[in-house]
Amino acid sequence: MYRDAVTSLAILSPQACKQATDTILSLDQHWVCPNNDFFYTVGAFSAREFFDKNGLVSPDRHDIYDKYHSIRASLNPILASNFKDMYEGVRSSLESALGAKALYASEHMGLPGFQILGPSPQQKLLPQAVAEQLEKLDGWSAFHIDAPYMPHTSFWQRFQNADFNNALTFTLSLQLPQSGSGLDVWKNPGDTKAGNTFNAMPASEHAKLITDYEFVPYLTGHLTYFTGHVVHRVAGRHQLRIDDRRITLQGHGVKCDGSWYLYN
Ligand SMILES: O=C(O)CCC(=O)C(=O)O
Ligand SMILES: [Fe+2]
Repeated sequence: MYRDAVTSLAILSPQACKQATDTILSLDQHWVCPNNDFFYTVGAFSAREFFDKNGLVSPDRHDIYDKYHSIRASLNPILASNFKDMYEGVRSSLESALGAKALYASEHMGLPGFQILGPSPQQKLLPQAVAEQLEKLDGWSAFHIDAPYMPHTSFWQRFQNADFNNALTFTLSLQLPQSGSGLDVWKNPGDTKAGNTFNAMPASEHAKLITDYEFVPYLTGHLTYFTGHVVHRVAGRHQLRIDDRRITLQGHGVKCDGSWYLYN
């Protein structure tokens, strides 16, 4: 039943997925991997820039705001020009599925960006030891709720209404490990405050609490989305070959005055 919160839409053909993955591999000068752990991102990521182990960084951390906006300004045009059809496919599919106008707020925030687990083109292969270590893990991320809208108050302030408690999270699978991949999902703890309280709990507490999560398999070419602060994590437990890659497009949205503003 937790998995009922998640919807999956087939939006890209195998050829379109192949074209997008070839393009992202050719843009490897823009891949970043702050922890040297084979988890790369491409684009401006609010969830990565504005949050640390204590939650949202202080709004007076101008260095952090400047960094995000400088990545946005340099990467948005590159992403927009290289993945024009893909972004339009995502936007129009969400618009139909959600029944309200959807648009990218790319003048103000990052476009949905790529998350890549696997070797860079230069690295070619994942070290066998890394693949074996990942296979043993239950999750390839921690359980969390998404609240990447939090640092962008100055953007949301231009609207009368911004529905943060029903905010959108979406993931488009472009390439997956041969043995598959997906998302583990659990309850929605409630509003932003309840979600942040959940995120602040130590992993040991999460483990005690979450005994009945459900797995949602991903399929390449499918856009998976949910609204609200649904607890989730990147599922582990899958076999990883040293030449596997998990390449996804990650984005978010907030419905403001009747339209969905998409960003990352
Ligand atoms: O890659 C996924 O399946 C989900 C990633 C995620 O939860 C996130 O980026 O917040
Ligand atoms: Fe997430």
